[in-house]
Amino acid sequence: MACQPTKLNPAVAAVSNAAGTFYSARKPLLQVGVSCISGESSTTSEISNQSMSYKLASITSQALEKCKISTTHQSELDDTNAAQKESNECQLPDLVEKALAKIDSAAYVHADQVEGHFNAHRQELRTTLCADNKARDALLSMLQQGLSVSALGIDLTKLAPPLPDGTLDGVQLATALHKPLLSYNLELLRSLFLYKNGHHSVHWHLDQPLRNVQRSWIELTEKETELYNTLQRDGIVMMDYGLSEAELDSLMEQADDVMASDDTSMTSVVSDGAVVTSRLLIPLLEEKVIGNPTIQKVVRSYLGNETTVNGYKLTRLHGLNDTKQYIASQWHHDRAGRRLKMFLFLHDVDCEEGHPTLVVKKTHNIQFFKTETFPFSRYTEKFVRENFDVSKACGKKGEGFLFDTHSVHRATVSGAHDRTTAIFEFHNSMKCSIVEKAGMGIPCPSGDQFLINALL
Ligand SMILES: O=C(O)CCC(=O)C(=O)O
Ligand SMILES: [Fe+2]
Repeated sequence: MACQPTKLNPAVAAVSNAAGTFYSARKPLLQVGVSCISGESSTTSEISNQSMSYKLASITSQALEKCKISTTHQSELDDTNAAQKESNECQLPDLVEKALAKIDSAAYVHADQVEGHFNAHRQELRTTLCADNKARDALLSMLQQGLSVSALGIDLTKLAPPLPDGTLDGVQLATALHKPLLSYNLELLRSLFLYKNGHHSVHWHLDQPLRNVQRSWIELTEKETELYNTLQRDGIVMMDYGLSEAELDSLMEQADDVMASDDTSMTSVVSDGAVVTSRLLIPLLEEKVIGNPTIQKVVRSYLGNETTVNGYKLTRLHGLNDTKQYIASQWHHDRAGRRLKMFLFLHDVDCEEGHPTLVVKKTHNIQFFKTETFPFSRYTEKFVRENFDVSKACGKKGEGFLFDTHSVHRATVSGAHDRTTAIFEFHNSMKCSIVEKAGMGIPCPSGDQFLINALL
C-alpha cells in the first residue's frame, strides 16, 4: 500500500555520500530524420527494456497500480483520520506550523473549488504529525535543511541527495537515480503531501529522479553544460538557434501562408483570430533545430536518455488583449510534469509590447499538491507576484527559449505587437504512454501540433 499516508516504507535506503559524481551514457545519439511520419502516436516500442527510461517507467507503472488499490480504501482512511481528529490535536514545532499554514486555497483562481480539499489535507497532516513523533521530527529536520512548502506544493531541490559514484547507464543509472526516493525521509514526504494527487506516481517516480541530477551523465561541451545547468537550475534557458536571416524570413513566409489557409486541419483560429496555430511539415525546423546535436544533448540530459520530440507548431498572437481569449494567459503549469517546450522567435519579441511568455524561475521542481484537474493548476496574479520573481522570455529574431512547462508560467496579454513563434515539444519517451494507459487525461503529446514523435 505504497500510497497510504500512514504506511511508510520502513527501509531506509543507504545512499552513498560521494560528491561530484556523474553518470555516462555510451550510446550514440540517434539522428532525427526529416521523413518522420505525422500521426504516429508513440515511440515507446523502440525503447529497450534495459534502458534508463524503461526502468523508471516500470517503477512508475507499479506505483500507479498500488495507488489504484489504496485509493479504494481512501474513504475508510479519511474516516479514521476524521475520528482521530479531536484527540490528536497538538501544538507542532513552529516551523512545521508555518509550513502547514502555507497550504492555502487563496493562491488559486478557483479558490472556492479547492478550499475543501486543502482544509481536509491540512487537518490530516496535523492528525498524522501529532500522532507520529518520528514523522514530525523528520519533517522538522527537512524543513530546517531547506524543504520548501508553499500553497502550490513541496519543493525538494535543496534536499538533493548525493548520488553514488560511478559510470552508470541504462537500468543501473535509473536505479541509482531513483534510490534516494526509497529513503524514510522522502517516502515520508510523498506519503504526507502527495498521496492525495492521483497523478503523483508519475511526478514522483518518473520525474523526480531526474531532478536530483547534479551533473549530466551525457558528455557535454562547455556551452552545452552551461545550457543544461541553467535549465536544470531555473527550469528555463534562453536560446540562440543560429539560423540565418534568410532562413528566418523563409519560416515567417511559411507561417504567413499557412496561417492564411482556411484548411482547418492545418490552421486553427480561436478568439476571432487572437490566437492562430498551424501545423505544417517544415523540413528546415527538423533539420536545423530538432537535428541540432546541442539541443538534442541538452534535452536528453534534462528528460532522460530516451527522449522523444513529439512535434512542433507555429503560433501567432494577433491583437490579443483579454485573458479570456487565450487559455495560457492565466498563471498555470501544464499538469504534464517534467516536459519541455522550446520557442523560436520568428521576429524580435519586445519585452513590453511583444507578448513575451512569463516564467517563474525555479518552480519547475515543485511537486504540486494536485495536478489532475484544471482548478488546481491556475494561480492568482496576486499570489505569484507576492511570492515569486517573474522573468520575461523576450528577445531577438532567431532567439527563443527552452523551458519546463511544469514551471509556473503564462502568456502576456497586453502588447501592441503580434507574436509569431515556432514551438516544439519534448517528453521522456515513456511518459505519454504511461499517461495514456493510466487515463490521466493530459494532452501528452499536445494535440495541436505537427506530430513527429521521433526519438532523439
Ligand atoms: O504562449 C505563451 O506565451 C505561453 C504558452 C503556454 O503556456 C504553453 O505553451 O504551455
Ligand atoms: Fe502552458
